[in-house]
Amino acid sequence: MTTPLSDLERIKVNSRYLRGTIAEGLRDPVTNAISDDDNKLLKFHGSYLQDDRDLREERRKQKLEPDYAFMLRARLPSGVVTPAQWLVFDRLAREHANGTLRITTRQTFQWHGIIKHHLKPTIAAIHDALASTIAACGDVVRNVVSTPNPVESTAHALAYEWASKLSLELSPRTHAYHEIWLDGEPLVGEPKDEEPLYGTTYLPRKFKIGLAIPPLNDIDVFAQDLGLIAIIEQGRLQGFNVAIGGGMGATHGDPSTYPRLASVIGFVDPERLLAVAEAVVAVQRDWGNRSERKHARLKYTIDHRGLDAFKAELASRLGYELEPARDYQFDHNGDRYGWIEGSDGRWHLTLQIESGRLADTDDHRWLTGLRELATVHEGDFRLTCNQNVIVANVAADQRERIDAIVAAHGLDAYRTQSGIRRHAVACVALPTCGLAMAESERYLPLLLPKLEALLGEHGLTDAPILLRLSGCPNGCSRPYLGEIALVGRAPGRYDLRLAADFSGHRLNQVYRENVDEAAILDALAPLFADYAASRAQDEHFGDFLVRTGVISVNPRRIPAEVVA
Ligand code: SRM
Ligand code: SF4
Repeated sequence: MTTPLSDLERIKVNSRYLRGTIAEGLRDPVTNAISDDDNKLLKFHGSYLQDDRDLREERRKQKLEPDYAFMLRARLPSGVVTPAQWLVFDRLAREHANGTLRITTRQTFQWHGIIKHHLKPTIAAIHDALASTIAACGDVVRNVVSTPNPVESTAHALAYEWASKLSLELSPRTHAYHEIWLDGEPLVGEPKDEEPLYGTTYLPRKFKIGLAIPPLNDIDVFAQDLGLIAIIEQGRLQGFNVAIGGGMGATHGDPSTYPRLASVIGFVDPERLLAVAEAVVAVQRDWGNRSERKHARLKYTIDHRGLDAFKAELASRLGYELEPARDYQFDHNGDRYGWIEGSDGRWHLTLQIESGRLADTDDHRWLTGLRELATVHEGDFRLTCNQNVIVANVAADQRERIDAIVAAHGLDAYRTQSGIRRHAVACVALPTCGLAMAESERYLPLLLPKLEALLGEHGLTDAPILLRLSGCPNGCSRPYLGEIALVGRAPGRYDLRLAADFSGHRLNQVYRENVDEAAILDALAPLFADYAASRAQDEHFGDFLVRTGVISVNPRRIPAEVVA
């Protein structure tokens, strides 16, 4: 008996290449929402319908429809933003959204709180700024991420180019985006769009690609469906190790869903990279589960069919096998704050933006500060997968001017911050995320001082510890790769997970299930004390917990070549 296809497959196939009735829905003045089917298609255009969950109950009592507004996500390969684009994005945040810009964990921007009739002008303005929102969400290859540190060498610059080529090559081809958002001429009759890679049903599920340049695993390459590890020898880019089947999402209480680290399956030279990436995507397109969306990501396809079977299929489609993986070494995660000089003598300044939220508040004026930087900066900006921003490509004689703006807007806090704060990432969660079970972004500033106080008692203020908060097990902050992670269960309650490593090679494990803040702090206090008393030199917190047996590691959750 064949299992019926999921409802989304019906919606995709009937959508006329992602058109549905989105255009009509946008014009409907009766509601601030659009239909459910169109909302699912809208994701492929980079937007989600959301409602303010803080107001939900009150509006229900008042018999009002929920406070609907749209979230919009840009597609910015490798997170590169020009100053001119920055100024446009900033203006859109203030004129059409909730007055904030949100840097995501996949190095792009989100705008929240866009009301329906503002969506089209916002997308059109992003397009005019030579950017896009197409395929920022949906069952397609998403924004390709890559190590954002710009030009440490020419090999680094080349690696970027490949990330951009991948992003372009694997974008959908439908004209729907132009028609709906940019007043492009509709195709007459039945649309003749061609989607050579995706066909009419696109992919079974989202597909993520990331490119890391060792020794920095700042993009969490093993969390990607397709992870690429640049191999640079004697300053030359040789090619990429290919890792497949990473993913974070899980569902509480359902062991058939789980985070998985990508398995390294071989090496490819740059000339063959696009073909290999396309072939991996195509096998997933054809083999992925289109009945159960919960089991549709590449990681489940691989575990279901077997890694060897997947590799054999890939080789047969390519007509060759990948070469054996080359040696590489990651030694850290997270971002390196402050100024770094590139090999060409230009400078790059990484600033920390807590949870990636650029806003003006009583405490700081980060949105304004970045706008002012964009008005004088002659290089570009790079968003990072840790929700931070790099003011990149600064001439040496411009540094002082940049530093003055940074200091004037409270953007220089990274200089004095604790190790854990410098390595904290939190997903959006409430009030906009419809899937949030607990607070995350809004909880981080409340939790951090308490953790800092505990760490301070043991002289651990400067210890770099990866902290990840997610409001639910979907894992948008990649919490399963945190040395300490909280994964939301219910308001005020989290699973406390511990002991990922510091370079993204090992998943953490549950240490306390469904606990509140007091229990979390109680659980951590003695561990911090032991760590302070008996850690080895330079030993990271996660490694210490494993070495001392507090956490035992599940080898299945470590990339294949590390186990071997
Ligand atoms: Fe995510 C769904 C936010 C990175 C795994 N994610 C969502 C939605 C769209 C909720 C929804 O479906 O209604 C969230 C919107 C919240 C809001 O109000 O803005 C959301 N995800 C985010 C962002 C903004 C988190 C952040 O704080 O920065 C990140 C946007 C990335 C981007 O620019 O494209 C974000 N999401 C991730 C990551 C991290 C990554 O990719 O490196 C993951 C884990 C990796 C992975 O995909 O396995 C992630 N998001 C999910 C999942 C679980 C997917 C799964 O396989 O189970 C969902 C739920 C789903 O797809 O059904 C989800
Ligand atoms: Fe929402 Fe959950 Fe993702 Fe957080 S992890 S943004 S709560 S889907």
